[in-house]
Amino acid sequence: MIFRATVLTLFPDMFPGPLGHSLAGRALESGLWRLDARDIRESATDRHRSVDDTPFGGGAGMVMRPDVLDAALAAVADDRPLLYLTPRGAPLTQAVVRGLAAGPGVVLLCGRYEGIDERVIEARALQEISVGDYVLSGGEPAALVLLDACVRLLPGVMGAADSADEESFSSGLLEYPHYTRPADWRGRRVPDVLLSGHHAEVAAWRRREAERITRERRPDLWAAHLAGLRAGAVATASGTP
Ligand code: 9D3
Repeated sequence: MIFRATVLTLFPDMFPGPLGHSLAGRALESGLWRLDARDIRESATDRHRSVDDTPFGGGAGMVMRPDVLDAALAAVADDRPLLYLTPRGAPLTQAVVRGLAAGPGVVLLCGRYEGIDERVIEARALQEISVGDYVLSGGEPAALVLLDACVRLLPGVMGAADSADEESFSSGLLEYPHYTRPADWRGRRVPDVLLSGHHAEVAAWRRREAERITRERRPDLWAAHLAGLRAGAVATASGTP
């Protein structure tokens, strides 16, 4: 059963966009996943094909109509999770991505304007997801981000080479620095240990650098990493594997 993504959007031409290139694009062409971008406006029923209206209670901007969105959602209803991309959603994390990639696919609703009528979120039990604390102009770039993160985890999309890389993110550390030839570039030398051929010393250096970078840049990840280490040590001491 292949991963199926349906995107409900007012801008179907934005898809596949970057997902038509590179890893995700090759996987799409070879049938490892499917993408169907549908125009929400095709679910409009009135003469002007209107999809939005003014907010009850007043205020700036427009709100997407519940009747039109419900019709768009009804046309794709199956066993897949229904996700609404919104700045007020739960943060997209690698754990969320892993869960989605392990399932049958996703239905992604992209909002425009100020947002969508609250009642369609309740009626269709939409799961609200955000891709970070900054303001986009709509849900489409967020949908592209979510799908990119899911597709690279699908079986057969990435060679065996990178599948262990998943593990390294779950260790909770940021990446160590990378170098390639030349060993001296404009007077900047590659650290000697990387030229030494001592695999254990290379591994220890990379570990220390990953820890330093995580501590300096992401105190939140560093604290979680240390908490994980402590929990692990407690489990080991009590005989829990
Ligand atoms: C004044 C309130 N604004 C919320 C910060 C309104 C608003 C701004 C931008 C409502 C929607 C949007 C468009 N953004 C998305 O649809 C979106 C989004 C985002 O802006 N940031 C992070 N994740 C996401 S997911 C969808």
